[in-house]
Parts: sequence; C-alpha cells; structure tokens
Amino acid sequence: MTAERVSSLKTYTASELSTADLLALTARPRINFGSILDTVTPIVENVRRRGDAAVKEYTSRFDGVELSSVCVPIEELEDPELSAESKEAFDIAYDNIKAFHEAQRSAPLEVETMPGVRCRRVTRPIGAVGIYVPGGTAVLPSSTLMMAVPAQIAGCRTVVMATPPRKDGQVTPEVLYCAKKAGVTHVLMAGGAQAVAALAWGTESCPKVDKLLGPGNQYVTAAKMLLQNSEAMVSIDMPAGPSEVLVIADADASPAHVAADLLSQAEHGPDSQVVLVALPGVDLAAVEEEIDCQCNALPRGDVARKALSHSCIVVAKDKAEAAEFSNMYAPEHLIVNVEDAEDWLPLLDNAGSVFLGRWTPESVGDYASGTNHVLPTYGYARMYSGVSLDTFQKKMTVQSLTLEGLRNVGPAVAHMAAVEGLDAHRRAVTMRLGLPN
Ligand code: HSO
Ligand code: ZN
Repeated sequence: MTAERVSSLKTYTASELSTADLLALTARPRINFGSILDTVTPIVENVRRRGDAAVKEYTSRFDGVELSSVCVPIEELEDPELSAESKEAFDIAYDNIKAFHEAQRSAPLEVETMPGVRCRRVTRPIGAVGIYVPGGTAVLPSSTLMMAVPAQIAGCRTVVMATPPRKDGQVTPEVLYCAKKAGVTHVLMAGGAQAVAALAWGTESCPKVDKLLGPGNQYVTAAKMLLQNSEAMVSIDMPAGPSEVLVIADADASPAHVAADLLSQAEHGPDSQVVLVALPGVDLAAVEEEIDCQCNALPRGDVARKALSHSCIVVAKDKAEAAEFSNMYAPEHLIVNVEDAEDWLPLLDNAGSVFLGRWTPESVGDYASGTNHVLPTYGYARMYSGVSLDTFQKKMTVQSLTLEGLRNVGPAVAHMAAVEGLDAHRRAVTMRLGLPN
C-alpha cells in the first residue's frame, strides 16, 4: 500500500485500499512482553518475598529516592497547600465525575421467575482496590480522580493509591489533594512493577488489594498481567497500551481545532497513536500546517512529533466509510468533529469514549466533563468498557423459594439432575418435597 506524504502525516484513501490494507492500518505497534516479563518477574518475586525492603531497594535504584516509609495511611500525610484556582478546578472536576458516576448506580433487580421462586441481584463493593497513578514525565492528578471517585461511590473499604514519589520523596500536592478529597485510604510511595507487586501481594505497610487499576508504562502493564495469572488472587481493570485518538473531521471542522486535538493526544508520549479520518472537503494541507505550527509552540512538541511520525490520515468518501474505519480501529478516544455529530452516534460501535461535535475536545473528558478517562486502548474498545462505577463493584445473585416455589420448579430440577446422573442433587429436592427417593 502506498502512502502519499503531505508533510508529516502519511495519507491513505480508504476506497483505494483492500480490507487487508485497512486492517493493517488499524494494527497497533507490537509490544514484546517476553523481554519485559524477564525484567518484571524477578521484581514481582522479590517484593513477594521481602515486602517493603524490596520496594525500598527498587525505589532507590529506579527513582533515586530513599523512602523512609513505603505505604502510609493517608491521614498521616499533611493537607497539601494549593492555590485557590487549582482547588476550584479540581473541585469542579470532582463534582462532575461524582455526578456522572453516581448516576451509574443500578437499580436493584428482582424477578419472580415462577410463583414462589424469587431471584435477585445485589451489588457489593470490591473490598480493597489499588489505583496506579503514573508519575514519569507528567503528573496526573486527574487520573487520581478518575479512579478514586468511583471507588468512593462504590464504597470500597480500602483504596490504596500507588504513585512514584518526587525526587524529594513527597507526593505531588495536586495528586494528594485529589486523593484526600476522593477518599483514598493509603498512599504507596512507589511506582513501576514494584508498586504493582506490593499492591497485589501486600507488604508489611501496604494492604493487599483485590483489584489493580490504572494505566502505566509497559512494566506496570506487564506486572498487572503477570499478577492476575498468579497466586496473588487479584484482578485487573483491562489490558493497556499507549494512549490513542481518532478524529473524524468534515469540511466544516476548523483545521486549527483538528490539529490541536491530534496534538493533545500526541503529547502524551512518543508511542501515542493519532489518526485523522477526513471526509470530503477537508483542507488537509491546512491541517498539516496547523499541526506543524502548533507543534513548534508546544513545550512537549518533541514528544508530539515522535508520536506523529507513525500517525496517519485516512481519507473517507462518506459517513459510512468513515464510521466503518473508526469501528475497525476501535480507538480509545473518538472525536467526531462534524456538523451533524449527533446523527453519527448510531453508527459508532467501538470506542472507549466519544466526543461529539465541534465544541467537544478530548481534553474535557480527560479532565472534567464527568466521564472517565481510564479507557480501553490497543483496539480493546471492541470488547472492553472504560473504568466506571461497575469496575469497583461485583454483583451477587440471590434466590429464595417458598414451599410453593419448590413445588413449582423442583420436578424440573429433579429430572435434570437425574439426566446428569447427579443423584444427590435430585434428592436434595425430592426429600424436601416428600417425594419418593
Ligand atoms: N488522555 C489520557 C488521560 C489524560 N489526559 C490525563 C490528560 N491527563 C488518556 O486517556
Ligand atoms: Zn490526555
């Protein structure tokens, strides 16, 4: 398949490509977990055996920080000093995320399947969760809110936030502010595979959690994958890869806005995935020029440029072709910057979160519209949902029968048990009903 290079972005015309070519365009870079697991496995084992001492050693080696304590109850950390403006911004985000996630509570479910046979489904919080808030090149207090707020609404008893400490050994003030506000109970001052292992196994200072959540680098992801298949008895939110956006633009979309949206995802990391699906009439040269110009002015322009070097433009002839490609790609974020955005929704099946219309940049969902920004990447939006209230809960079914109920359903149960040759099952029913054994 040949690509026309306008300036920085490879450009393809969807109608000229075979299905195989289109599929190849949706392929994400392969991650070689084999070699990553070789690094991560001994770390995970060491933390299992030696607990806090191992976490301290790795934090000293990888982060250059000497920890006095590894994990502390959050009330032991002093309230951080934040400007009024910062507080207000995080408070608005908190309120909106809370409002949207509180509305996700499901109504109790109850069905009488036969007279006297009552079936219910009740919801219970997961007892202890570990939320991983990445450090690295950007501090992400917003990610703290995205995970801690739904955990707080769900009623999780223990919420351990793991985050790499700053060079001075402190937690970033904004991260701590969000953690306190959203009910985090413990702070684990570590990052990487060692933090994930401490959460999964538990250490002297760190409570063992039932579920691990949150994005992280390849080591964090590998540790989560390894631990969910181990004796640690821990589940994970979802598989994770680099962050992504797919922007669908029509001729009315402002090239400056399209470029800004692409760059907002590209600046996350050199491996970010950025795709533009352009409808007829989009001035691609203008978009390219905007990308170039805006990129030069960005503090993280070099990161964004690396991401853009493996990104592309797909030209679609109409709405159906654009939606079909987007569904094939299954992006983490999907921006639909078109005139009739609302009409597109019924056509869209696979995306972590959708941003409809020209006034809806991805940034609003990243921070404060109320939706969650921990979303499936790597094409997993085909079968995974983003983090939500459900992520922090599990459902328990309940049945209660009256004698009449057992009379109604019992004969079918007894017959099925006989078919399966499970006589003890059959007798548990027939005995109660006073039927011959
Ligand atoms: N777009 C990121 C989330 C984020 N953006 C955090 C800014 N801060 C991944 O969904
Ligand atoms: Zn973002």
